[in-house]
Amino acid sequence: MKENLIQKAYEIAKERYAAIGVNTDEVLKTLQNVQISLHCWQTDDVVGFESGSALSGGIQTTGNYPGKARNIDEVRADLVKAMSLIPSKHRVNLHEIYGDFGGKFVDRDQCEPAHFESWMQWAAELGVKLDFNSSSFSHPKSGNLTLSNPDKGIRDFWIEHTKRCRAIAEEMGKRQGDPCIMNLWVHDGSKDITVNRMLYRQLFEQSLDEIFSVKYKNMKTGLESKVFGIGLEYYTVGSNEFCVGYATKNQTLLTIDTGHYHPTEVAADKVSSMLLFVPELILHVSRPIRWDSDHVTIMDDSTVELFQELVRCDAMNRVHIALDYFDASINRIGAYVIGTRAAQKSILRALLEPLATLRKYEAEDKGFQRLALLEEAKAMPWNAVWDMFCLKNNVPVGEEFIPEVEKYEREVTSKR
Ligand code: RNT
Ligand code: ZN
Repeated sequence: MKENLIQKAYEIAKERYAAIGVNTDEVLKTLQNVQISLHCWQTDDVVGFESGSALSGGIQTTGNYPGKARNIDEVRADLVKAMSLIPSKHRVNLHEIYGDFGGKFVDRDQCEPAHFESWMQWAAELGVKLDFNSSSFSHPKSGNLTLSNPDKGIRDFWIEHTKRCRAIAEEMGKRQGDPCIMNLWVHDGSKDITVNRMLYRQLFEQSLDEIFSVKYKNMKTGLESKVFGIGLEYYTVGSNEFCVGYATKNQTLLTIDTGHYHPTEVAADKVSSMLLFVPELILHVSRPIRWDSDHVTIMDDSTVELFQELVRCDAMNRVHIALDYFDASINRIGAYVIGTRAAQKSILRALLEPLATLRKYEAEDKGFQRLALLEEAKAMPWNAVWDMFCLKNNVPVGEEFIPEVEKYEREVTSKR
């Protein structure tokens, strides 16, 4: 796209936004510093490098688009390619099963920082920060219950795993001079009518207490709730109430996965309540479709609203933004680029909101004016600001990333 066209459009947009009290130059600066944690598991359909066993734990990928990453080098190469098509600097989010195990089988209760040494070096060289996740799924001891399993042996196995994961995250955080954000999600639940709900939740709480008894300075842990898993439709041990309760009581972080609520629930509405009671939030920006909570993120109303809410709460510095989707049916690098750029566009639109005027209208009980401005703001030339952002960051503007992804497919992924 012609540079001078983008510049011209930006100048006009800048004036139009100035007229409603929004400084687009400032917004561009703010957006530049918003880091999104890219989930490594989109490269290979959540397989990892442990044993390549089938995905279990209530999550599923569908589709078998060719070219998925088969080893650590390919995962890294794909992430680097995706990041080259996304404006500004981001983070990389690893699951424990993506450790550099050197071809050996390392069980989940044996993982240690050494298995992530090459990741830490890779990240340092690229200048990106790492985040982390314990992995409860796809393992012979996963079953339906892990940290809430009545069998003490199994429970202890997963407690050990999760403790070790926190130690790994601590090391990452220390090395990168910035807290590593660890998400803790377990799939524990059951398919059908469950009569000991209380028991499993009590056990889960006890396990978490033990896990959190170790205090760290360079990592933060967030608890992720879920409404149901595939094959675990009746009961989820880590329900929303459980996680909000635990996080509030113990002052851990709380994760909002936008795919993890009932369809009529509004994730954005949860932000202000949660932020009153927990220190910080993690987001798993995703897109629920029917039974699947993990479609590729797009700039839909609910995603825009989520970020609007964070901006309106003045809470962008209390949130760690990550993506969480896995689509095996389309080009996987393309899926990263679409989802990350969609999250960024949503954040941009939130930052461009004429908030001062909207707040003034609301305070004066001017309902018509508030609604009118909200509607008009949707059609403001935010896309000219977005194009400028891409231009400044030297990444493809608009749909120009499509041929770039196609080229990488031709030259790299189609040969796998
Ligand atoms: C599953 C959770 C969880 C996982 C990843 C792989 O429903 O959203 O975050 O998607 O940990
Ligand atoms: Zn998630």
